[in-house]
Amino acid sequence: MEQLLQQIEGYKQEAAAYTATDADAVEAYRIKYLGTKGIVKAVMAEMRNVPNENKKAFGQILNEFKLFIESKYDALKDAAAPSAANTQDDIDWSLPGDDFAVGTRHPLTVVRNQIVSIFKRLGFAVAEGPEIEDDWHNFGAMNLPEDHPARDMQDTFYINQNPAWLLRTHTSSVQARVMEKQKPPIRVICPGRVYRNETISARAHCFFHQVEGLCIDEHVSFADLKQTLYFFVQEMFGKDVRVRFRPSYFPFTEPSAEMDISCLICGGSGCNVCKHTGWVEILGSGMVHPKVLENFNIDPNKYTGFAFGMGIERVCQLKYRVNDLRLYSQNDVRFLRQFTGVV
Ligand code: 2NM
Repeated sequence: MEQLLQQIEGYKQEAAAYTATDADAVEAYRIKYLGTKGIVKAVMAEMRNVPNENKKAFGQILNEFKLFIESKYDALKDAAAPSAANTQDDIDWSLPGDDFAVGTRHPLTVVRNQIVSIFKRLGFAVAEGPEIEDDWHNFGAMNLPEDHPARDMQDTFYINQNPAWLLRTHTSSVQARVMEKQKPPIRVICPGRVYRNETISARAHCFFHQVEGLCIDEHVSFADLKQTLYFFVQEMFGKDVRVRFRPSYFPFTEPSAEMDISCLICGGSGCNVCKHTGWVEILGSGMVHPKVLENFNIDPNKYTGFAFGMGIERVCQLKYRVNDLRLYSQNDVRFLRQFTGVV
C-alpha cells in the first residue's frame, strides 16, 4: 500500500516534468499515461489488491491522480497548439463561407463580346494588332490622301520620339495586316482601342473602341453587306429593329453607306436621343475600294469585298442608355456596379 502510494507520487512528479513542443510528443504522453496499456490504467488495476477498508481512500487518491494526468495532458495540448480553434476537431465545416467582393465585367467588354460572338456565328475570324502603327497601315494602305485632315497633327497622336509612328485611329490597320498576310477569301473582325486627338467631353474622347469587319471573296456584293449588318442588328437589338442605309463617303470604300436603326428609346416616334427623327446612326460601311485591294495585290477584277466599322461605346450607349462617354473610363463603381451580372 505504502509502496503503491510512493509509486503514484513518482509518476506524478515525472508527468509534471514532462515537456512537449510538438503534437507527436503530446501524443506520446497520451499513450504513455492515458492509453489502454498506459500508467493510469495500470494503477487503476491495483485497486483489486487494496484491502476493502482502504478502498475508499485509495479510490480518491487514484481519482486525483487521473485528474492530474489529464489536466497536464490538456496543458501540453494547449502549449503545442496555441490556438485550439485550429485543431481539426474544432472546425465547423458546415458554417457558410465569408462573402467576398466580386468585380463586374466592364460594359464595353460585355458589348464587345456580344458583337464578336454574333459575327463569329457568321464565320468571321477575330484579328488583333498593334495600337502603335505606322503611316502605311493606318492611312496609306487605306487610301487616305497625303493631305487628308485625319493625318494632321491636330487629329492624330504621333509618337514624339519617332513621328513615323502614331496611335492607330481605327482598327482598319489590323485589317491591312490581315490582307498583307492572307489571300482571299477573308472574313475577319477586328475589335480594339483606337485614338483620336479630341477634347474630352460627354460626346468625344481621345480614345474609344471599335469593331471593324472585312469580307473579301469572289462575288461579294452590296446585298451581302446589307444582309450581314441587318442580321447583326437584329441579333444585337432584337427582331423588331428596322434599318436604313444612307449614302456616305469614306476614302477606303466605294460606294459607302451609313446604317441607321429605328430608335430603341422611342421606337421611332421621336425623342431627344434620335433628335426627333426616329433613327439613330449605328455604323459606317461600304464596298472595299479597288485601290485598297490593289495595295495588297488582291485583284479587284476577281475579288470584291465589303467592310464596316462601329464604335463599341455607341452600341453600348444605345443598348444601355449611357449618355456620357467619360463614364466608360472614369472607373466610378456606381456606374460599373450597374452592370453586375451582365455577361
Ligand atoms: C468604317 C466604315 C467603312 C473599313 C474599311 C476597311 C478596309 F480594310 F477594308 F479597308 N476596314 N474598315 C471601314 C469601312 C470602316 O468605319 C466607320
